[in-house]
Amino acid sequence: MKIRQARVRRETNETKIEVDLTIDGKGKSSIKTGIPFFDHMLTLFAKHGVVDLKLRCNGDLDVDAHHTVEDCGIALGQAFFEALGDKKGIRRYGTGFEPTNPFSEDAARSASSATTEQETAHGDARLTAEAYVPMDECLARCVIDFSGRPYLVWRGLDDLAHKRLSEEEKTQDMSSAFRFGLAREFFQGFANEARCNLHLELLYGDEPHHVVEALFKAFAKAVDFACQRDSRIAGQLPTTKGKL
Ligand SMILES: [Mn+2]
Repeated sequence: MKIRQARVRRETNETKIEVDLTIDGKGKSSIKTGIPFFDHMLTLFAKHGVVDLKLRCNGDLDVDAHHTVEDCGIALGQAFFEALGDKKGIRRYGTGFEPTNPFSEDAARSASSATTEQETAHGDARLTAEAYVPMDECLARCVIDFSGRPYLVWRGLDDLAHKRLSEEEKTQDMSSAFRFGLAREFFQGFANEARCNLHLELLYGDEPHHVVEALFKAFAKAVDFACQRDSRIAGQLPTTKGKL
């Protein structure tokens, strides 16, 4: 089997980025973005996504972390798009198949009331592939589909955006910044360039470092499963459309 790899070099007036990605890797990484918290997130992404990742970013951190984080998402998305190639034989969707999402309002409603035929049909159509990852008091979910169509759904963090910061959180500048939107910029950049459908949701939890870490780990697990090859469909495209 050919090892799936990509090398991306991306340079703008704001950032200069080098990415070396091996999808069929072992979780090894060497990350230097100039933002230690972001290095921590990308290191654990490689570990839990079981990819080898070398990433260097020299960005305009004198402005703020925005360009660096967003552009790393863009470059990593480009690397996945390139390394996945024709996508033949891959699982395409992330992690396990849960017939109904246990946290959805639909599931709660059908559990507490008599199920009509229409609701059953709707429920059956909700086959999703998802990774749930806990981090102490937090639970995050990521659902991904390397569908060729970019789309990001970002849920569960709006309440936190309006929350009063505690003293403890004020001293956690970088993880708070990620929680309030920087992480979203990264995932939007990734979804756009990897051309995947990416759903990320914080189900509960509020400690900033835990929130972001749970999101990145769920993302890693979903990406790992979606990129794996399924020997039963070797050489076949996982779509009835003829193209992904
Ligand atoms: Mn941590």
